[in-house]
Amino acid sequence: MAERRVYRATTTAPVNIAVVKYWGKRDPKLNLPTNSSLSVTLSQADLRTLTTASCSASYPAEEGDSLVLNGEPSDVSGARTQACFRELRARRAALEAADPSLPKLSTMPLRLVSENNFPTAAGLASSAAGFAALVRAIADLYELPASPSELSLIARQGSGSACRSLFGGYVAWRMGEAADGSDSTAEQVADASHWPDMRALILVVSAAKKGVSSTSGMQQTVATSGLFRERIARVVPQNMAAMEKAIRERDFASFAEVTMRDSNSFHATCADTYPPIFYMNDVSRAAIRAVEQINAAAGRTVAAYTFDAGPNAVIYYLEKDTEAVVGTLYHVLGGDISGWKDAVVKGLKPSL
Ligand code: 2P0
Repeated sequence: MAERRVYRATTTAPVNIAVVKYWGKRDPKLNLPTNSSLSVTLSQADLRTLTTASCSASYPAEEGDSLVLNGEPSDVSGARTQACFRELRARRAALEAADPSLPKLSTMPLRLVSENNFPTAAGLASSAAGFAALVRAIADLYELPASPSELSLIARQGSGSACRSLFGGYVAWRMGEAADGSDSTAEQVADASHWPDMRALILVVSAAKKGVSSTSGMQQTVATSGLFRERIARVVPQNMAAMEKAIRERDFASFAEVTMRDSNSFHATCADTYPPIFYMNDVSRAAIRAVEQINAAAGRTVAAYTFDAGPNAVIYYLEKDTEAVVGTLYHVLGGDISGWKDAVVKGLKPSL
């Protein structure tokens, strides 16, 4: 019976770690950023969200749309999630209007079931992979003829960094200029096979949820930091150009320097926010010193640190330097941080 039928689609989306950071919204409602950003999408074998979207006329209308995240019911009433649902439904409704023989999926309640394959204890923000998987699962369910670029436009409205997780490899989110956000989308700068020996490790300093959320942190920075204005006017445009060149030329020393400088610049604007925001702690700073020691001992740049809106370090390196980086990191930090060896997720590869 057609009305009992459950329509279903399943997809996965990977985590991405920015090397030029997104920090600041020029339009909080549409999630339009104050600057472009660039990230490496990590392999789904390591870190990903798996999402199944289903809809059916047999799902009770009064229950509405729902999401179960890692086995727990999760709220979908937030404006960001609602914006994603609305955009995807509108595209499906347009298909249905053009072809009346299509089932009216756009009118049916949606059920989403989502799971991360990385433990919460990895201390990773999951909103990027989460919204990317949510948007693609619903787009697949609705059989939308949407490109990754168009999906990135929708995922951006869920969480800014999610737009970058719709592409593999090395990905830029172009801030765009249009007031409606139509040109604020992600695009691939290079696929993973262009520079496949890139690796990342995550040093989990704390698995606790961050104190100041990214959304409110960046709003405070935009409102109060003078240094931030310098960052978006000059620092980020320079870093974007230098980073794209480093990736094009597979120049790790430049990639590393821009990555570290951009992380430092982002955290400096956090410290310049009033009242100041501190995401890094003493262990984070010990990790920075350890990377400097590793590079000094190697006599060249073999490792780059970067920190997001929390104390955990992500360290980029090349496969051939694994021993110099991972071995030395264990040696340098081993004495200082009790139990930290369990807190390293290493050998993460870029996704294909
Ligand atoms: C990034 N971060 O580029 C930067 C670096 C954190 C520091 O994107 O408000 O969760 O959902 O758009 O995407 C975290 O911010 O913020 C982030 P919303 P999001 O990866």
